[in-house]
Amino acid sequence: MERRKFLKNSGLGSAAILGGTLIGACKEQKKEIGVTTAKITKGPIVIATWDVPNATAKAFGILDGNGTSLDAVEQGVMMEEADVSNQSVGKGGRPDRDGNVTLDACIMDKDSRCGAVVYLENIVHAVSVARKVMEETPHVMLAGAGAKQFALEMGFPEEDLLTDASREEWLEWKKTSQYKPVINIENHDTIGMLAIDSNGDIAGACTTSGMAYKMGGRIGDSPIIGAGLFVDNEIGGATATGMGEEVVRTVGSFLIVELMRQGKSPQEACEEGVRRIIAKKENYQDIQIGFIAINKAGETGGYCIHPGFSYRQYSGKGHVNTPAKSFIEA
Ligand code: SD4
Repeated sequence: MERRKFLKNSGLGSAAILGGTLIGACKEQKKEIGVTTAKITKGPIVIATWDVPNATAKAFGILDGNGTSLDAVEQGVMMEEADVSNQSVGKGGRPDRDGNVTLDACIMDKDSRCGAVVYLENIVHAVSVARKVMEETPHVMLAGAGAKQFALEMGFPEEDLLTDASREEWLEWKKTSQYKPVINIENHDTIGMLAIDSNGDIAGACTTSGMAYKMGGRIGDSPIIGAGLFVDNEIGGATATGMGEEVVRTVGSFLIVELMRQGKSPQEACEEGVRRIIAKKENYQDIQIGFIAINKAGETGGYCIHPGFSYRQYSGKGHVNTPAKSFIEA
């Protein structure tokens, strides 16, 4: 119905019916974009950055009950958003240098629909607001006050996200106010999640409170489609954690999906994604980046700059945490 309306409104309908060649040309073009040569998997599988067993178990439970990959990734990452012991995501996240907890998140589905929020304050489940942006608005991304207003209109509760633990650490940090991310310790628990459901459809989500003690207004890679997350249901998906500025500069997750389109395995594509960052960054030793990826066959991979990054995976084969290979060896 929608498609017919579109064809009619755009005048393409009559052209296509008259000639038939236009439709043929579209099909040809689609072939040129490239679809996967990997065997399509039917089995549910979920993979997430870092060792987040509660999140992957939640997501796998949804997939196992024939739920969609979109529901699985949303509800999976929500586990970390609600967990105050994870100080890089959602409630309990470390604040910016002024003491404000600001959240970034995005979500992308099998039809390449996507939604994102940036600089969202006082709402725990940023990923769910991102999903509402995707489903209820004509937009892809809402920021700051507008994002919060939208969330409140959608019925999300407002609450203080700064916990005592994060406040105390921030007050301690303020004594020197030195901005120096510490690899694998201070900042890197952003959760990026990718899932394939029993239909073989892929979705992904990514959510974070960003780099601790960042400048007010700073946005990282995590909510940026193509940088912190990218899904193409014909090929696979990728997501990132670490120093967001460097992931944005190379449009890392999009790059990895495109490398898989060209025939690389998820592991090879993640390695190339990290190498691209290293090639552009003089002091790459000072930062951590971790990528994970999945292809349509359910093959997965992960790679990082420094040892210490791992990813959790749950499938019919079990629930495992895998330390990622790293460019700098242990
Ligand atoms: C960012 N990529 O805001 C995020 C940080 C991160 O765990 O991964 N934190 O740049």
